[in-house]
Amino acid sequence: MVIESAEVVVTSPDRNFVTLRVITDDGLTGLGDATLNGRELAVVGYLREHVVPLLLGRDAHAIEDTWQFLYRGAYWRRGPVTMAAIAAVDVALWDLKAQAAGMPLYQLLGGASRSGLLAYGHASGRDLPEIFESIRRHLDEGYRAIRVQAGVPGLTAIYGIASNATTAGNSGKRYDHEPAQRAALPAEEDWDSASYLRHLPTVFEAVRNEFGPELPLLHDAHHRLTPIQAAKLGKSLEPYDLFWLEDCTPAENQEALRLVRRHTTTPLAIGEVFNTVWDYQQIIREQLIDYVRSAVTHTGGITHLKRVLEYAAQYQIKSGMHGPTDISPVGMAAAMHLGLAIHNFGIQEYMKHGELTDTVFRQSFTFTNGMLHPGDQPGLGVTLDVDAAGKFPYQTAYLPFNRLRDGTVHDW
Ligand code: GCO
Ligand code: MG
Repeated sequence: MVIESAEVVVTSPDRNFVTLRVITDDGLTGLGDATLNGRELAVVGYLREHVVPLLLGRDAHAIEDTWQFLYRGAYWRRGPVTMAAIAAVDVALWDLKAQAAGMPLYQLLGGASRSGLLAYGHASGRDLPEIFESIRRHLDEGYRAIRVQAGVPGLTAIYGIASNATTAGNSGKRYDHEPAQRAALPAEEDWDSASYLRHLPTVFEAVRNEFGPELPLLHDAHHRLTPIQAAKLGKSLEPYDLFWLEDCTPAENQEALRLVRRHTTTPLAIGEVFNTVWDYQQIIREQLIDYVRSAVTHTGGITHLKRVLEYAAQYQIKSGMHGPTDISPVGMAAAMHLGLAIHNFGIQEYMKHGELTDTVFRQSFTFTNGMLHPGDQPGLGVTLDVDAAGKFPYQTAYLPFNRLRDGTVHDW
């Protein structure tokens, strides 16, 4: 099975997606997701100019060799652009191999270790009534685990909160589909850690009182706290028994997690901005986290993320793969096949894509009673309608950023 051609498709139904299509001499098409939110065209250039020419004529079955060739051969290692580009090639080759074998991809990764993947959705609101309504809507949609993001009194725009929470259901408009994100410049938000640290425990107390002790609840602090603030938050949330606290502090400095860990038993999830096993080396070895947040899309594909998760498994650390809507249906399918096969699956983040996205990507996954399954079509189970993709040209879009009250740029 020889790679005959490869092309990069950029499309923007609801939001921007970058997809690599690899076509073989026997007429199969493999897909890989290369979407890097807000920096999409950097990966497009990397793939088109520097990777696609190297793929032509290669053996499509040689996945490990191709991975090592692209990683080591570039000399310049790691980083989100490089690792997203390598991931797209890797996933496309796994898709091809599984199609050639006539099996769903998870069979090639060892077969199913479970019947489905517990998924969590994103509830949010500016105040308690909005949050309760959003949680109820997610429960109605079948979710059995829910992330809760809350407005903070005195702050006007915050990560993870839909501007109009009444339309922010799983199938409606969401915070990350806000029109402000499709603009020439990033939107500005505000932040104050002291107000947040005072307010958030009151939200989780109210949510637990309303929804009872059994519903798994998650929260994302989105890298905004110092290690000592993160320790304080973890401790103050202990009575509400979170499934996890995510990105409680920026983790480029892996040692920072030691301090957090010394003070709290709230489980910690880290890694949506990481892209290699080296980013996890210390926090896994010292058991400073409980869940690995990496996406297949940003972590060198199935070949590399599987390696990270096998390393994590030695320390009883589980997967919690990144799955917001900026992971395309192709990237989500890859995550579902990997999650179904590995032993140390934890939970899968899942936000439904918008309706236009479903006109471009045909998908085979199911979401039933809060559980995802990638389906049983050969390969990933996703096809890309190139003509439909062409109807939605790339649109400039940025993630927001934020400033403290005195104007200082803060972690977003
Ligand atoms: C999450 C994430 C996302 C990211 C986004 C960046 O937990 O799902 O924090 O909301 O901010 O994917 O592109
Ligand atoms: Mg996150």
